[in-house]
Amino acid sequence: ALLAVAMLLGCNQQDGQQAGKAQAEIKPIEWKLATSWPKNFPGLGMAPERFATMVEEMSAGRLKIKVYGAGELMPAFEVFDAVSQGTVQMGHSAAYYWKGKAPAAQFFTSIPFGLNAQEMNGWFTYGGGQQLWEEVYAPFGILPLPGGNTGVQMGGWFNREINSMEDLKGLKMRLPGLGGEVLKRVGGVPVTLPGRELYTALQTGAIDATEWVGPFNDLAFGLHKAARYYYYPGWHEPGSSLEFLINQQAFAALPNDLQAIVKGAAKAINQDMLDEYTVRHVAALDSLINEHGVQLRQFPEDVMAQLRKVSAEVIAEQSAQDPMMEKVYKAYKEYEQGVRRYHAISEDAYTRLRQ
Ligand code: PYR
Repeated sequence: ALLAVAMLLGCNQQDGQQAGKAQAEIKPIEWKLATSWPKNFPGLGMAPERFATMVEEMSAGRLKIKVYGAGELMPAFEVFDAVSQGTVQMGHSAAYYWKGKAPAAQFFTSIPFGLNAQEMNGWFTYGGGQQLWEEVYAPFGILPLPGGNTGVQMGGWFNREINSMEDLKGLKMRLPGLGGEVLKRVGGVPVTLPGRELYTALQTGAIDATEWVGPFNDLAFGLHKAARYYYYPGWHEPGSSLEFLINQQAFAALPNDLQAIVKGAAKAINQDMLDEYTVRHVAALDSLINEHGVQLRQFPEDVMAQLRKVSAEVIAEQSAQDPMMEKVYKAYKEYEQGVRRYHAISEDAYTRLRQ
């Protein structure tokens, strides 16, 4: 019996060594991931970094993803094309930046007076949103996955107070997505700029106002040094979802377990970003107000009421011009009506109660 045990042990040792050798011989798959954010930017930029680390650990080094900041391989707004063409296998960005290529994409980041973060995540996972998003990106050879959420954003940085709709007339403001279309409709001038250009544009007067994300990210860019008033709430982006973009061919070439790891890590990071913002916005807002003298302002209720009305019109009109956008709009609206009905007596009722 002793001999048998020794043989078994010997055998196992040999097997182990062979497995170890085989493992070392497997050449890791190496991917590039380009982002629309400065390298290691708090929140937005850390999500792809953490994703890459997680994938490498979960795959025991079989899939290595190198993350590039905006401008390292390509400008911020060329990430979509680069993933589509396979120049890079992945991207991390925001779907509404691609409204010129696919107007329906805007629904997958955030739309004015639309879903909040919790509702967006529900839509993606169990409400049919993911399938629609895949349909919108399929012609580009891209598989999208939710890649974090900022929660309700801030209304933005202004150098003049917003007391009425008149104050929005002629206002040159950086405002992406459908929020920008709404601003245009009420007489403003929307501008689309990548994040890293906002401070200089505001400081030099190239734009009059800007929104970015919220205290944690706005403080990091120093936007308070270029504007006096910090407005809330971010009516234009009430639950902005970020995105992982994956080249479909590169994804299809992965073995099943690595595909599952990529999807699983993306899902974990999607939640992780919201968790981090929930904590870090608090101290950042305190710092902006108490250490940097920022003046916090709430948009007047009647301005919000009018923007809400115009938003509904603009979203319906734009959707009517593009069949895919119309399809997503219809599905989004149906889901939204249901979730709002329930949230009126749950989440929203509780929020009112504790105020
Ligand atoms: C923005 O570009 O405004 C984002 O919130 C990502």
